[in-house]
Amino acid sequence: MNALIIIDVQNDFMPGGALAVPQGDEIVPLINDLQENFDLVVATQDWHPGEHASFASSHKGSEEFEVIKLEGLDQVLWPEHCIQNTKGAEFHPDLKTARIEAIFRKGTNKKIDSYSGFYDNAHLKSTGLAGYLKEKNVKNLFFAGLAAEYCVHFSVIDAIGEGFNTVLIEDATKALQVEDFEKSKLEILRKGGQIIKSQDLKFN
Ligand code: VGL
Ligand code: ZN
Repeated sequence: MNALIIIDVQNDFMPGGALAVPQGDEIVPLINDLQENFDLVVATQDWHPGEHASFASSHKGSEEFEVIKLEGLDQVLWPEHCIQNTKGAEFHPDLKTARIEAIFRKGTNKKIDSYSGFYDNAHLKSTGLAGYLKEKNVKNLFFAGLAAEYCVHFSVIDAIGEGFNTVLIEDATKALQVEDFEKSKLEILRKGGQIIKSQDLKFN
């Protein structure tokens, strides 16, 4: 079984959004086309309560994009984004959702950030995604979505750690910073993940 995991294709990560990923909207048509090739399609949503600890606005005197220590972990302080039940947290309006069988939400604990779709950043709590996929006998995971070096990266790394055959579709993601994506790809390859282009996807 092959699954496509669509990470955080939400309005706030699109140009004009609160935490815009450059050209983030350009991957939406490709992600729509890719979906039909998979046995299972799952999506994640960044889904923060107001006053989330990852927001600069939650830390007096701090600035956006500053890095602080939060519970012993490095934490980038973000603009307020993907607040539960707001427009910014909704999927991009063009994303096809008919084949998305389940949506896993993350970042709901006010005290800790959660880049990965599998665990929060301290690996304290699982979202249930790994168990869900294993129960469905999925062996091969293909990743697409935003942002490449944050939520896609940490989801890919956790997927490898969970023992899935893990593939990043590199033209189906966009990064906040292109140089950081280059580092991300090296780490993915070093840890045993694969990186392909959508045109090289081969299906029986
Ligand atoms: C993300 C920063 C903060 C992401 C989520 O989806 O990559 N990045 N929250
Ligand atoms: Zn977030």
